[in-house]
Amino acid sequence: MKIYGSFTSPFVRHCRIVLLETNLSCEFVETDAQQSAQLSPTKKVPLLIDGDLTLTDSSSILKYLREKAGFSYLADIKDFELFNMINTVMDACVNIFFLEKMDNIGLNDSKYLQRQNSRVLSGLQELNSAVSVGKLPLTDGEIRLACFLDWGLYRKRIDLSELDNLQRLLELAGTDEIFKQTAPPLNL
Ligand SMILES: N[C@@H](CCC(=O)N[C@@H](CS)C(=O)NCC(=O)O)C(=O)O
Repeated sequence: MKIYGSFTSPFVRHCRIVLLETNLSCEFVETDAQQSAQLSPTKKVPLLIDGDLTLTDSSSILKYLREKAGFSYLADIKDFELFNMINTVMDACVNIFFLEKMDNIGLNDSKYLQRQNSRVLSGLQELNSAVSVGKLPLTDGEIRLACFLDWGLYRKRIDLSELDNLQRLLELAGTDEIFKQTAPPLNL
């Protein structure tokens, strides 16, 4: 089994966390944007290949890994909703990031980007209200959220100063060895 990805992507990080949690044997192949454009029809990472099976989305990869290791995956509807809402917000945030990085297009240049940005802001507010910080181990919805928040801070895309519950969730995730171990590298 091989997984293609980067050490900075929050989608890939979730998969790396589950691989470490489940102890499944899988080769990690570091992949840049040029390589992912050739490897995957979606031109994104992560990508998982296991024999004849190719999975092009972190959601299907996570389901495959959890179930392969004998666990259920997002069985609780509230956790599933949390996971999906985070995906929407994270996609918008990553979209804003790439347009700025690759094309130098900012919020002032595009009405649609402004809509994406307001989606991020209202999404973060809602996530702050929806999440109730419990204890380890984190659910897949919570792991997703912690990966997104850590990436957002790393790339300076989000501000959590008024979002206490999200700060608490990230603090709790920071006490988890595997979460710490998979943090994005500081020098990129
Ligand atoms: N829905 C996908 C999203 C993955 C994604 O957006 N990956 C980013 C890296 S964080 C990517 O490869 N972007 C390349 C691009 O947009 O060209 C998943 O869950 O795997």
